[in-house]
Amino acid sequence: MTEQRTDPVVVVAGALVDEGRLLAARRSTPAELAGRWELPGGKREPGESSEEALVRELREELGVETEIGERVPGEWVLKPGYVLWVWAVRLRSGRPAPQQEHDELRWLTRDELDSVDWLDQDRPAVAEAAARLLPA
Ligand code: 523
Repeated sequence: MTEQRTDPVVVVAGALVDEGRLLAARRSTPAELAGRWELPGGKREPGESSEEALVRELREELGVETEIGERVPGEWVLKPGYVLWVWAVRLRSGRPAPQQEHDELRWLTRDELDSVDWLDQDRPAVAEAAARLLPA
């Protein structure tokens, strides 16, 4: 019997940090995710590196140019066949503004992280990113 395996779809997301705060983005679409908060990002497309995909997604979703830093160690299962990878990201130019996928953005200090309703699957990723990237 042959075992069939396919690589998981990689969803890349950014932990944007500025002045000790982490950017949270509220999804406006699709309906089942609307109103929940996430680290912004999206699916890697064929032929793209993860970093290229993340720069593209953050440009499309937030209207900013970014510099991708270190990967936040870990891999979080979003649903069967999909995994979330996260990078530390710094702004290079522009000020994040919601485009199509989000309807609100907030910069959160470590103490404010629990004030938004994160997508369940983003919670452990946010905790790991905050522990590494935000001041205590
Ligand atoms: N998540 C998720 N958390 C998170 C992201 C960026 C994405 O749980 N921080 C989920 C939501 C979707 C799937 O991953 O089920 C794909 O994310 P999406 O819709 O942001 O990716 P796009 O922008 O590549 O999606 P398409 O419009 O489908 O191309």
